[in-house]
Order: sequence, then C-alpha cells, then structure tokens
Amino acid sequence: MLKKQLAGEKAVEFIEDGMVIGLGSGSTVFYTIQKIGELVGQGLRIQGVSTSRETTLLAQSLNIPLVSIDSVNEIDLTIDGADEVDRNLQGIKGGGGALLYEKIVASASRKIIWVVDASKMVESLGKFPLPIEVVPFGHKQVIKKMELEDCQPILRVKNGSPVQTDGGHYIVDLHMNKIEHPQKLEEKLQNKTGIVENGLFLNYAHQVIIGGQEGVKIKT
Ligand code: ABF
Repeated sequence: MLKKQLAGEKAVEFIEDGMVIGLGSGSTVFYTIQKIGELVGQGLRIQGVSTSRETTLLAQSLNIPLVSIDSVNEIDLTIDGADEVDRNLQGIKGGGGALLYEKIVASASRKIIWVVDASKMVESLGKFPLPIEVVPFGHKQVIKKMELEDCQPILRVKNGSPVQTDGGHYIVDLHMNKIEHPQKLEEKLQNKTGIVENGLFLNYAHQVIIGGQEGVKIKT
C-alpha cells in the first residue's frame, strides 16, 4: 500500500460518531476522505467542514455530509496534509494553495492530525518554499518588500497566469532554503500589509501520522 494511503487511512481511527470533522486538502488526506466516505456508507454519522473547492467536490462525490464552518460552534477534529513537518510538529503548508482556508479551519479545531509520507519529515523548515497568500492588488509591492528582506519570493504562476486561490488571492512562494527562526518569521509576515496568510503552521498539529517503509508511525 502507498505510504500516503497508509497514513491517510490510519487517521480515520481517531474519528468518533457524531463528530464535526475538518477535511483537509491534498493527495494524502485524499485517502482519509475516501475512507470516511466508505464509513459514512456503513452508517458513520459525521459532519464535514471542507478546506477547499477540491475537497468539497471529493466529499460530495462520496456523499459525505458537509456543513459550513460558520454553522458549527467548533470542529472536533481536523485531518489535513502538510508539506514539511519538523520534530516539534511545526509545519509548512500551502503547497496546494489552500493555506488560508486550512488555517481558518485549523484555528477552529479542538484537535488537529496531519497525515504525511515520511519524506515530509525534516530537521528544519524551509527547504520547501514557504507559500504566502497575497492580495492581487499591490502584490508586486509585496514581492519587492520580500526581495529586500532576502526572502527569495516567486509569484506562483500556472499557464502564464498567477495562480488564484479559492479566496481569490495570489500565492507567492518564499525560497528561503532554511528558516532559522520560524516564530519570528511568522510574526513578521503576519504584520505585512497585503499578506493575507502564510504557510507556517506553528503549534497547530497535535499528532502527525507518518506513512513509511516500515508502516505507520504516530508522532505526538
Ligand atoms: C495540504 O496538503 C496543503 O497544505 C499541502 O500543500 C498539501 C500537501 O500534502 P500532500 O503531499 O498530501 O498533497 O494540506
């Protein structure tokens, strides 16, 4: 079985009947959502809160009941993917461009589990380019500021046009190679006009389920 599939399917063991479940985005949590669809078909009662248009379509195709994040008090458990995770469960997310809605859902979640294949586990964050979500109006000014701060920004482009997120923003990837002080960088990015959100997910994940050669490991 694929390492992603191993990790993705393992996560459903943490789902209890009646829960509100945050449904993440990406190719690993894809397997989680598939499994949830199977369990819903066997009578599991959950309400899903989606983090992206892509996940909404997948959940709908599996007849997983979806509710708006604004119709629930809180989310019991969010299961999502990640691009990089360090030993302290600090992570980088947003490779798939869903970071804003993922962080909003994560912020409303009592518990967060990430599902990854072993290649996502790193010593330090930053080799994966850090995605930031920026407002289209003035995005070149933000890029200029990031260049001056030596963050190596590159506008994410597809077929010659800037990638647009579900929220209608652009994505700029910061090719920093190594992020020495993630907390400090996160605070700096939070305070930059024009930057809507950044892909540093610090102190969010409670557990990471890792699919590897030797099976599945759970890191808490
Ligand atoms: C999502 O999962 C994104 O934040 C991230 O880019 C993506 C990566 O996971 P995968 O490798 O499983 O597609 O949450």
